Amino acid sequence: MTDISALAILGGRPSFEQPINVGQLYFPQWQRYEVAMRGIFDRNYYNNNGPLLTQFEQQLGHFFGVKHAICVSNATFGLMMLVESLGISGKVIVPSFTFIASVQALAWTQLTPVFCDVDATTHQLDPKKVSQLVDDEVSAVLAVNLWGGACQIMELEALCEEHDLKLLFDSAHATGCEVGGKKIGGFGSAEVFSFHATKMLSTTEGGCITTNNDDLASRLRSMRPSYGTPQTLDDIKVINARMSEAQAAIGLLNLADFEKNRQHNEDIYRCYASGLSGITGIRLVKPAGVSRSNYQYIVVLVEDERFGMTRDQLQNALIAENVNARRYFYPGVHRTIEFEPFFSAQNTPLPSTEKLCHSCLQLPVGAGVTIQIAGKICDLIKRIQQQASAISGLINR
Ligand code: T4K
Repeated sequence: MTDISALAILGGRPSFEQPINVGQLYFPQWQRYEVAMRGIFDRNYYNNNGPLLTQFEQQLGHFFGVKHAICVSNATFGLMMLVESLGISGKVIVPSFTFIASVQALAWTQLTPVFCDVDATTHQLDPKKVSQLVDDEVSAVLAVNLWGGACQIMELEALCEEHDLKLLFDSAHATGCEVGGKKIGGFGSAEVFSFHATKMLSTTEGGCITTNNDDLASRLRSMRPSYGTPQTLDDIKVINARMSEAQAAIGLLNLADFEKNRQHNEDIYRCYASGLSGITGIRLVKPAGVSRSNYQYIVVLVEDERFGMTRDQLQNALIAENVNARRYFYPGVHRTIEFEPFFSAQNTPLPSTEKLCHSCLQLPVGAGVTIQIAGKICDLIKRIQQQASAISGLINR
């Protein structure tokens, strides 16, 4: 018979009947979306610079405080288009502690990634380590603003100016975050945001490129072919990376709800901060370098010896309870088959990245998580720690 008080990994019933995911999944009220969809059907115009996309791009420009916001079908395409349209060649310095898409975008455009380590505390690209990697073949830095925090943006801007390097930001996690009271979006040559379903601002799939550079914006618009583009430039590649009217409709409605959703994430973060504070060996990562965060991810560090089990053992125990904790970004981009040759050729150690890849765990946040659920997850982590030796014994058997 099932012992209902036992942890699921030890034979009990899962704490949650349905999976609780890490993602955001903030979606507009159905009735509001239905009205927007009716308008699209009435106009019989579904794609290609339609009225909703135009409105969404204008509102995004205002939201990010930039002259241009160019919507694309996802952030990966956005990054590919950006490096291509900036005419970047040779080597690009990029963190390995990022989602693989940041680096895949470089590989697709025949650029060579030069992996740089991150700061062990903030998890963001470390400008001092960047400067050690600059050589004649490096033409750009692709910095990643992680977790709802930010890199040391001003330091990176100064460094890139000194060495005449292009600076671009993968800000997939940073929608609505602020640095010194200024929205992330207008730094470097351009920034790229993700509007995937698991992001703070979602269009199901999607993303956008933000810039204050008129010429770059017009190149990007020509690259993503759409009606209304002033003229197609003949010296660039063209790719279909358009966002549809249905996606723009969701984006507009979610943008109107953004602050409410951001506040919900912040409340959940505070709940985790208090619930996890007494647990030895678990450290909640505070979003670094921002004056305002969107709390896109709840990141904890698991210190094996102090907690009593490994990060992976804790993840397995949580998954058994239907808490789908993730271990972004294990094993590290430099350890994936696709990119290992670049790393081996480079031969630069990445100690902080290696350590973080083995100790970071992401806990659920977003629309599917209430204060009550977050509190229950903290209690669950305490119970798992109390049963650490039984769980380790089970896994090692
Ligand atoms: N740069 C950085 C730093 C990034 O983190 C990312 C993407 C990119 C660039 C590229 O952005 P995009 O090209 O994707 O716009 C996810 C996402 O696919 C990806 O967008 C994200 N970052 C990355 C960190 O995570 P998965 O495979 O872990 O997530 P996924 O799709 O399995 O969703 C997580 C869970 O949420 C699922 O197990 C189930 C649930 N879920 C998900 C979706 C999409 C739902 O319940 N409903 C849904 O519709 O990759």
